[in-house]
Amino acid sequence: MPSGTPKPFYITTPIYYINALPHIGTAYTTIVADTVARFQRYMGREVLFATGTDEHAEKVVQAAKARGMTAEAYSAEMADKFREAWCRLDITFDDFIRTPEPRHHRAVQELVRRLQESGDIYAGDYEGWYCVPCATFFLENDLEEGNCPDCGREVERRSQPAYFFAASKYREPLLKHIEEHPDFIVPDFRRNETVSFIREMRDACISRPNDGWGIPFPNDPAHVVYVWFDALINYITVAGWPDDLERFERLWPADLHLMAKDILPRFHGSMWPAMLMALGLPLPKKVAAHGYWQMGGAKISKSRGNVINPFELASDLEKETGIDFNVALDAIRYFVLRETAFGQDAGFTDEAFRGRLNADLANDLGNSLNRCLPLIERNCEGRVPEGTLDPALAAEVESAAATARAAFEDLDFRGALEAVWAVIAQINRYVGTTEPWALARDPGSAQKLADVLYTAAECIRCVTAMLYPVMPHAVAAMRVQLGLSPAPEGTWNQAVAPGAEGLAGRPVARGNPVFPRVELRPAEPPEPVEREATTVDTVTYEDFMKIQLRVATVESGERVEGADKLYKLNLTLGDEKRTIVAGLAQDFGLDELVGKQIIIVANLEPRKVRGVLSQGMLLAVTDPVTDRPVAIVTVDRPAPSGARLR
Ligand code: ME8
Repeated sequence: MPSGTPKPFYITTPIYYINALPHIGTAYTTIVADTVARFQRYMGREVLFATGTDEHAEKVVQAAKARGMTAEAYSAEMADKFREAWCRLDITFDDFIRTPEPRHHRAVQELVRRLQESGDIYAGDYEGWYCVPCATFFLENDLEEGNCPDCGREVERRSQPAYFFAASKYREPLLKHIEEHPDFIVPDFRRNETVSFIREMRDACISRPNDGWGIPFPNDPAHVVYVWFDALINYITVAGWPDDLERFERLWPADLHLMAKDILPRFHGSMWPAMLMALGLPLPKKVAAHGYWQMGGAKISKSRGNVINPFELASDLEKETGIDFNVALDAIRYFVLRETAFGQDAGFTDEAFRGRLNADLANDLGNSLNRCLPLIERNCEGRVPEGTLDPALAAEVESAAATARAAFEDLDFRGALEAVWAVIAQINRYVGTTEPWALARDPGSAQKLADVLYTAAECIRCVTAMLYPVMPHAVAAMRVQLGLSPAPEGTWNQAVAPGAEGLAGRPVARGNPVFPRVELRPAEPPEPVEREATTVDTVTYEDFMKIQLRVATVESGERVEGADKLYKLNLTLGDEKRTIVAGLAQDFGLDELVGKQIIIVANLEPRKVRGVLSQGMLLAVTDPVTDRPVAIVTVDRPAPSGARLR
């Protein structure tokens, strides 16, 4: 590598099992990786983005048999489908690795040979509990009620001569590495899980009897390499190991391995780094594990059958609204990145998806453009006017860009998008308060009108530049309407700066709204699915009972000075008097509240809001799209004041 050339950014997804096609869970990891890859390229870095398929599982042999095919033919067909699926989702991977490829066979066999030589792989006997669908041996202690701790299915007792990897030898060095490199495993709470796992890490059985499918042991073809040991090696195969060491030197270590929490502690956070240590190779810079996408509280997975297919979702949206398939995909990308904090589990519902589509994409983002373009068409001969940028708004844009950039680098996609949406709200407020439609009626305000429309259009351009890694197609459509090239010019730093691309004088080309509103369909009752024991969205009865919900009567109220939304309400709860602050003033008159019996959370920590001490919180129903209160929760007949609900 010539000195001074930064190392390419090497990012990976897990290589997926081929027993079914991509769904919202596997698509999520791949979309996250794609967003990071696009962001890094946009930062001016060379990127190697790799994904692929993990094909040597025993279940492949079973599935191939069931279809009357050889494992080779079946797995080649499935891998093609995966590759096509990612292409259809416009995933910009640079390499797609399949484990049956010769380059990978060479890497696995070479690695095994070296570790046999060094004594880190040794022969022995293995007896344990084996889960066929997961292709994993488990210790007695790890079983859950005698079943596989990962998929919950039955396990079988197996004993066989086998090869072992001396993982336990790397326990202490690995713990030390993690301690010295706090960014190695993120987020924090996943690191802690991994550390507990490593403390117990034992030598791992890494061979299976050869039944004709898998990578044979170099000197003992009666065994194949255990599918997980085989699969993890893909990350160095892609980087050129061991065939092209010059390339490997340039690319390794990987900058980021992405995956969900299922395969972090046991594999990417422990076995894989131990394997690299045994080889004397540097460890990846970062291993990041996100949570699960769930439906009805259960993990979305092929084996559970509660799968949401991103293609169907995008095609349905395309059919329903007439928007381009790729723009529909962008809406899905936006939703999955915005809806959840990276690392946490998240629920997928049609309602939440449609809610964000309407509120964030059609209203906030779409309207920012839709309001300006007709004004430019009518008053500026269809060209973005020359004007002076409003310095305050330009400063907000710059600071949002800095926040978004840092957040993208930190895998905080939600934070990045929140920063962008905060500035979109400011742009919309700016247009609302400067009232360009009124300026247009006053011939003396022509310069002011030009300043406002230029400022708005330019700030929207900056916003599109910030959204490019997340929604490339929607951004292209918006930019074309502004008279720009589909892709931002230059790197992130160049493109997001206000004034960067010379927008003034460009002919605008108003088209259909990029994101139309969609109908909100009533939530369908969730399919009955088996619930996991630990889901994020359940609370115990005891937890629930800690919250005191009580009946209160609204005696009187007034607006809180200086706050458009807030009422101060005076309540009685039995003998007790209380004051609460409620954000209802834009949607409810005081006369709709005074005299009503309402429900409050009575033991919420008191909090000062605009100088008024609020001693509880009133329950109201909020609109899923606008998030504004639409109904107050009350009782259906007079109830004792102060009484508790349960
Ligand atoms: O584990 N929510 O492959 P796999 C979020 N072949 N992410 C999900 C998800 C969900 N509901 N379901 C799946 C394997 N994923 C091995 C990997 S790597 C050397 C070998 C994503 O097809 C997530 O990234 O079971 C998870 O880690 C991965 O798919 C598991 O994919």
